[in-house]
Amino acid sequence: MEKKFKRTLITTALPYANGPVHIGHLAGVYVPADIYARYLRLKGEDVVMVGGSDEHGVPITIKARKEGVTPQDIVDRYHGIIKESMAGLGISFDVYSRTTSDLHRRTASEFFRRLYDNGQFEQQTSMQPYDEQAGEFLADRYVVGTCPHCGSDRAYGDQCEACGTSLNATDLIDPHSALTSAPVTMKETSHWYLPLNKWEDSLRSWILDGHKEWKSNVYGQCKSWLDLGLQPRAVSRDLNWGVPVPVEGAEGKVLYVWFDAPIGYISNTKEILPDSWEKYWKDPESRIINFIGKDNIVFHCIVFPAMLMAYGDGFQLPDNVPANEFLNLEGDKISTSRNWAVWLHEYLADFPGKQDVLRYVLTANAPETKDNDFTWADFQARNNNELVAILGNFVNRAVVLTGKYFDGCVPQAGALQPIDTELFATISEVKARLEANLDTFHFREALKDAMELARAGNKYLQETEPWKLAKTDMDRVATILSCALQLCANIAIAFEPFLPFMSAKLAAMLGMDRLTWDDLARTDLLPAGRKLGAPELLFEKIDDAAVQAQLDRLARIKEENRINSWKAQPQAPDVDFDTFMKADLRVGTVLECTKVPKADKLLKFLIDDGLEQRTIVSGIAKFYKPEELVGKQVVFIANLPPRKLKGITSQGMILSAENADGSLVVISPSAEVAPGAQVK
Ligand code: B3M
Ligand code: ZN
Repeated sequence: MEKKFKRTLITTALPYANGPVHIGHLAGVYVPADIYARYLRLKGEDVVMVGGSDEHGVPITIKARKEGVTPQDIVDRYHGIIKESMAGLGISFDVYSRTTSDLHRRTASEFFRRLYDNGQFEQQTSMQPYDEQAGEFLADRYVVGTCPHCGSDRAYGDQCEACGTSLNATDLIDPHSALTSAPVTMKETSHWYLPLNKWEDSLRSWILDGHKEWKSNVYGQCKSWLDLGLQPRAVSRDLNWGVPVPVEGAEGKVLYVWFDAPIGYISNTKEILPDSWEKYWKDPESRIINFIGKDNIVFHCIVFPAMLMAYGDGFQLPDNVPANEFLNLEGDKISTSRNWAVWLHEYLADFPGKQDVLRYVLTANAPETKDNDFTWADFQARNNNELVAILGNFVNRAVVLTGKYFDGCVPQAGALQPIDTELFATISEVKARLEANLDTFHFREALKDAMELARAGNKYLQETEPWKLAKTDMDRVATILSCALQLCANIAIAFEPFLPFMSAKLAAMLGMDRLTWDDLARTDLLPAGRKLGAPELLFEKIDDAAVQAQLDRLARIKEENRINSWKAQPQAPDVDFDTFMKADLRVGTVLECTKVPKADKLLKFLIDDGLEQRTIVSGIAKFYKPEELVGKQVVFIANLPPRKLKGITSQGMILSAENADGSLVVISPSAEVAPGAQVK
């Protein structure tokens, strides 16, 4: 038997305020959470959805240092962007706060102190990377060195980005500090650890026995963690950004970001409901749902629950943690640092009024059971072929035909056959499926269910053809359009959780002032005689140019990333000196330079080489205009055997250097020399 709850607290993972939010965050967490919250609200349930920015942690300090600003500057900037853009997409948080708020810092500090006072921590000393010059301990990310696996000299103390291997700072060859470049030493430090092992049995029975209904990706990850056996975990760090450890003698230490961030869910609830927040956390008739991405499962299913159990005082554990997998972008992993993302605030600026298109595509493509890919081609196709051609088209036809035959007023269904029962049976079936899918967090399927309504509407008009009956049987036309309009009203309700902007527009057009889930599948949502608003298109086509502009942007980013990650080629094998000396390198002056017809890469040079004039063909036409090179001095290999290129005999080779972006730059002496001068 399903347990009945009185109220629901929906939490959403707190995005790090070291960058804006992107489609991966949205598809994984915020869009599904928002669908669920809106659905429960439509059902009239007591629901609170909390969110906020995660403003502590090492990545924020790194970004600040890179830009020469304070961590507070960074989080102020991104918290603002994140909060505004989420509101722009209609993510209906009841509160969107931040972990640098006083309330949060106090709440997190008090939480730690209670565990400390109750003897829930173990203190342990360990050797940690230290920068003598800066006088600071170094987080793993601040240790750089050579990767023991691939030899890249840009590996970090937690990972080598060149080969993807996870590392410990102590694995690196020649580790040095990213702060000062000083060699890293190891120094003893002491931290507080939460003994997760102590909670292992309780966690095991709570999850493995008690929550077999959880999504298999979540359940499976928990099981493998538990099967490996849990270890004590450090909950403090040597860092100067975060919530200070509230214990004497802990100067310079802060709470580990993953200790304070989930407590943010509590502080956010307190912020919005200062008097009744405890009900949502402690009343057994309340339930908590954590929406997160798959990389956060262990923190939400193991670490935070252990913290709550250690805290006691009636705190409940989450009832469900419907974590999603990842969304990729055009086949590549989304990455904030590589700027490989569709940023929400940019989307909203580039596609004004199209919030629902993004919500639709991210839901239809949600990475619920496996990683999925976002492509702009799919975005365009789903908009044009589904939202415009199916949903928008049906509503538009119903409203326009009503305008044509009934002066824009909802007709009284005909006397002989008042409603088409089959059509309404479809709505009832869809409602049942929608509920089953929404209740179990299957939002992609639920969206397909809702689309069934629009498909049924199109089919209905196609089969009944009211425009043909208009000459002979207006009674029947009245029934058909009345039914079609009632279906439109049902669409406004069913889609509200998914496409709230469309739903509001449609409801306004139909004169509906309040939408409730209970009304779904009713046949009398619109009274006969009601005057409809002017027909408005719900969706419009997205053209190729708009999509191409996005693809061009991504191509530019790819190119920038390629340049930024450019590395010099490893040195070639040794060449013996005598062999090298055989190459006769000389300087010549360019007398003439012209394009080679029908060869877009080639330029033909006439060179004064000090002895005579020689012709050389060189593949640098993409990078120079011929006239730019006339009069310049270039370095060439004089004693190569002549070669024919496009019918021209080339007597030697002009030397160029290849830049990171693949462009070629001609080598010239740094001051003018006599033509024919040898390069030694
Ligand atoms: N900020 C990690 C993340 O964005 C983290 C989530 C905190 S939820 C309490 O993946
Ligand atoms: Zn490596």
